[in-house]
Amino acid sequence: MKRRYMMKNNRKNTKKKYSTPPNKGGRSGARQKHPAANPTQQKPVSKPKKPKKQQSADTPHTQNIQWFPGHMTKTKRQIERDLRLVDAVAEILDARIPTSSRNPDIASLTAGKPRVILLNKCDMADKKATRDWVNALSSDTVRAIPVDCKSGKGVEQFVPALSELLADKIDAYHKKGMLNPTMRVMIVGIPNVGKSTFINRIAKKNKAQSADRPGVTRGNQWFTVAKGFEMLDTPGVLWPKFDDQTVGERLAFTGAIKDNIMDIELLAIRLLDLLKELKTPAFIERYSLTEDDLALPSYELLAVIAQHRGMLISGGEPDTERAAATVLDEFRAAKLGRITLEFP
Ligand SMILES: Nc1nc2c(ncn2[C@@H]2O[C@H](COP(=O)(O)OP(=O)(O)OP(=O)(O)O)[C@@H](O)[C@H]2O)c(=O)[nH]1
Ligand SMILES: [Mg+2]
Repeated sequence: MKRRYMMKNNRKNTKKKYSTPPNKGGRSGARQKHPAANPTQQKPVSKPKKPKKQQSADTPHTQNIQWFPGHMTKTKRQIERDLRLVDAVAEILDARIPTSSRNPDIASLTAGKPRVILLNKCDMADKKATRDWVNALSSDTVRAIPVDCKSGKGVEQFVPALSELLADKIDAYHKKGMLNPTMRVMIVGIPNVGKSTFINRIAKKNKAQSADRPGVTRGNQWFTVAKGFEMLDTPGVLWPKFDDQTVGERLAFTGAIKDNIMDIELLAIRLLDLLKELKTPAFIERYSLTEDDLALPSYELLAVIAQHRGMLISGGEPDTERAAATVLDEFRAAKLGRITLEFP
């Protein structure tokens, strides 16, 4: 269902860009090579235009990815407003991309609060890289914990870490005669990183709505997760402009950006650029790739993957749109290996 939805939208996006091969028409004709295969075919000779940056020889497959809808501005304001109500902040990062998944706006907005950093989805990240990240992110005032909210692994470390961080505050309450003060924690992070799933894990109940797509939680919402312990779920927030296009791409690879605002084929080609270098056994075996396949330009490799998986359109041509959606889905589900894309 999800894939069909993505495909429908992707076809719309893709058509705009590649539907005018010079000698063949549409999906029933021989498949047009990716524009980067022959940049001279992209524009009619009679109308020379300055080539777009994304089509230059150095960065032939990039697209400008940006997703900052109005509700994110609203969420930022709500986070700012509710900060005074909380004792600590739990910042959830994606263990596969701890740098790109750190929202600089939210990090600075919440800077004054005691903080626990959760490296979530560590079941899909490289184990050693996650250990290195935990060391790099931990400090006197910050506790970094690797967690897998899907299975619940590591989640039990959260409450002790928080209690340690808030020890002075809890002590002060005790001295005032409040033996069971309520501690309030705000959960922040990019879309789809697992904020609501984490709350459900701590609560040991499915209280917060969660699903495998960005933009599920709308509006701040309080949950009592245990006696004397409340958590504020917040909608995922990105920031208005990524410093560098690789940030947008990595967020898109891992599922933090709505698929239907992007060209999925271009995105999969960029992901294949990385996977070709990493050569994880799971990637090679899953798509039955040879050394020769791995040496191909990524837009051709995508066609090979489509063929190997029997994804063909009428006329027997490889269905690269479907293959692109598959590669992204399978990367996001860690079927291509436990892959960390950023290191401390
Ligand atoms: N493999 C794996 N999947 C996870 C983990 N944590 C969460 N997920 C999955 O990630 C998806 C998104 O989880 P949510 O909890 O809805 O994410 P969110 O951060 O609340 O998302 P928004 O509300 O859209 O900002 C769901 O399909 C979860 O099952 C994890 O540690 N490992
Ligand atoms: Mg949520």
